[in-house]
Amino acid sequence: SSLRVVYAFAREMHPKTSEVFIEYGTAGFRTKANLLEHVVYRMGLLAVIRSRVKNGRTIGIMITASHNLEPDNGVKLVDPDGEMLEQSWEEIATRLANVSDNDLESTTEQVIKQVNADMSLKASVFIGMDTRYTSPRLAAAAANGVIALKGTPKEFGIVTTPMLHFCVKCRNDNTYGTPTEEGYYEKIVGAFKKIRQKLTVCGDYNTTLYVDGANGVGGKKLNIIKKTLDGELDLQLFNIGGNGGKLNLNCGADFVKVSQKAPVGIEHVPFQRVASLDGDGDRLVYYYIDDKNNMNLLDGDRIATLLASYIAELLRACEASSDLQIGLVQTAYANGASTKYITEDLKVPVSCVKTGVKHLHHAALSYDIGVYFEANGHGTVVYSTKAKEVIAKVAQEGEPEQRKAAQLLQNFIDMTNETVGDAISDLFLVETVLCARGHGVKQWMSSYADLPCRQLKVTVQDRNAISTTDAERQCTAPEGLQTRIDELVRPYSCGRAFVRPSGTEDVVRVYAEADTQLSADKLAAEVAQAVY
Ligand code: NG1
Ligand code: ZN
Repeated sequence: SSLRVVYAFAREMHPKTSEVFIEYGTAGFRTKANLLEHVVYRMGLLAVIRSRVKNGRTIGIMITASHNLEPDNGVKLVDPDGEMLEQSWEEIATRLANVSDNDLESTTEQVIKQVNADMSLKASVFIGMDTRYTSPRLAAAAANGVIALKGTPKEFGIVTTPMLHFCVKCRNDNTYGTPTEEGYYEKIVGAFKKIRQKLTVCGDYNTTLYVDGANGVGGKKLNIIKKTLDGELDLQLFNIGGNGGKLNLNCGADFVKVSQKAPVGIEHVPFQRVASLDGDGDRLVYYYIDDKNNMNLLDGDRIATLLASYIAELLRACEASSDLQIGLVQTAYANGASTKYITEDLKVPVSCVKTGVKHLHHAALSYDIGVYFEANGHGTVVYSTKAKEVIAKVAQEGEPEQRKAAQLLQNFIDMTNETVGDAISDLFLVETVLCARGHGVKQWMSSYADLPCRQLKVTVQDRNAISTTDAERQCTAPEGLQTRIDELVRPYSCGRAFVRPSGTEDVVRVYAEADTQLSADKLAAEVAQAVY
């Protein structure tokens, strides 16, 4: 059959060169770039099968390793509504990635049967990539996979991960926007400009924003956006590639959050807001250096509370807060002080779920308006159809003051990339709230005080020997470990600690918080010792 030819071609062009088992994890497949070509080709095949199972709706393939260093790369699939690949397909992806070249044909046939794909249907696949030098070759391998099964690939070139999610969503639902990079700017940046016309710059808010682009794709795209801004925001971009800056090396959101240090490559001015993106533009944290040269981090929890409190405020102004339930979703990594603030001061319900955006996104959908963020800065807001309808009605029929609030909220919704956490969209959301309130970093920071915390990684023989429960806050295996952690935590004031196996690296992660940095560091070290 013609498929015979296809598999012969695959062996020839994208042979499997490694025997190392690879698994579709929290962020798809991620490893050294030179081990990925056959994996990406096979994901091209799988995307076509998935598109056919979804009646020809478009599927996305993103080539990126996010905040990892340059030698790594990765691939993940995007489902038709712009969300992460359905979990039950992760095992299928893993199976297809690991079979030998000789078994690829029979395994693909098996998968087609298993998922009951009608291979006579059309299939459409959008492919995007980050700025890594290994990405173009991998994107081409993905396209070859798509073509092999007679699907239609569309290559977007270098885009942020959230841009690709957005485009997939728009292609399958044209009410959401236009499925191009320009369509993305039109909707997200367009809404920001509209909202800025309605606000006056006041108080301590300053339109200058410094940006750490992690030498990745996010900074590059902000450089395009910068030219279309008209005084609404004065972006000073650093680490956008060039000047020998290396991707994610001592810069970017992950570096800033985990090391709690300012990135290299930026000139610092006391109290100047700096937004730090990660390598593929889906994470955002803020920070500033104060007059004592201390680093002050405004992380994902801080962004979540800022957005949730502003949305709640607008809902009250619309008099829609009794109809619409707003909720916040966090993980165990959320700073305990943020959870306390959300519950006691904002009085917004909060749920805690397992690490991984798919879990947060899913939980957020159970609210009329769900705000979800990982402490590392990955998150967004999702609005139910009911919420959008209620707000639209007020925007049309409400009293003048209510109408104004509802229209602001509509712009706010348009500015949000609801498909997935998006550093660029989140940056515009944050800037909007700060501007609306006339707040600078000091006021933003004053809402609550973070508990000092520390994250560590421990390399162990078998990280999967550790099992957890209660949204990863408690260990169930190995036996005795949880009891030991409880003992270690007990003497610390405001102490909390947990361990879990990473889903993206071969390590166990340790998290600890306590009333002082010294205590948090000490507790983390003690727990790490107990794991080891
Ligand atoms: P792992 O390696 O499973 O901890 C990390 C992040 C997640 C998520 C994924 C995907 C932390 C502690 N973990 O997962 O939040 O972003 O990467 O990128 O930040
Ligand atoms: Zn990322």
